[in-house]
Amino acid sequence: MFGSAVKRGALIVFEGCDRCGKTTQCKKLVDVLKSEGKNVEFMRFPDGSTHIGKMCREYLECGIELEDHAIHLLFAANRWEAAPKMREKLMSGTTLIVDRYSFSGVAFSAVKPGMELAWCKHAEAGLPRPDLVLYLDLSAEAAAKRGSYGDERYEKVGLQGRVRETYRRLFDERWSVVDADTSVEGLHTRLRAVVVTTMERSHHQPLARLWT
Ligand code: FDM
Repeated sequence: MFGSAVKRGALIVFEGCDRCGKTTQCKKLVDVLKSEGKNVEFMRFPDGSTHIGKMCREYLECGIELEDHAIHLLFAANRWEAAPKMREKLMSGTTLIVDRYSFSGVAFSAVKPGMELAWCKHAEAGLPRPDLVLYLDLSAEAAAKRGSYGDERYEKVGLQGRVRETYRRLFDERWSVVDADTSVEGLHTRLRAVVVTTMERSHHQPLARLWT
């Protein structure tokens, strides 16, 4: 039928250091938007449902050791293996709300000695480009008040501070930096407004490729 072209979904990514409330906010947003009848799905990286994703999780839990470049490529590969399905969903009208993406990949790898930022970005170049990156900003002190870190590989105060600095080198016009040092409800209201605007704006825009 004429004029019935499918409106594409938006690719919306949440980023930030540990304890910033990303996962809580992603899930809440998906629940609320779904209850309003919107076509949205939650995703997270690493996606532990694949062989590659399982290796990433095992590495994070310190179950295996891997050379820094090798694990970087595995995290990226975990996104490349998901990319065709993501494209398909976006083009058929599903909005994807994603907990961590290439920016985590780069920020956490590039703080390691001998790991070049440009090299780290290269492995991600060409993946679907997010329409919006919501960066939940929280100082190390405010994060510390939310409880101590667990046993995962990167859950260390000094490292999280360096990761925060590296994230800043990735900001561009599609990023929105939001102060996360506030209540769950207050933050949700702010995020929801930006997300709904982005969903409307993205309907008829082509899906771009990251860092190309
Ligand atoms: N992480 C996550 C990476 O090092 N590279 C990546 O590409 C991604 C997606 O995995 F420490 C790290 C970042 C974080 C950990 O933690 C995942 P959560 O709390 O499960 O999101």
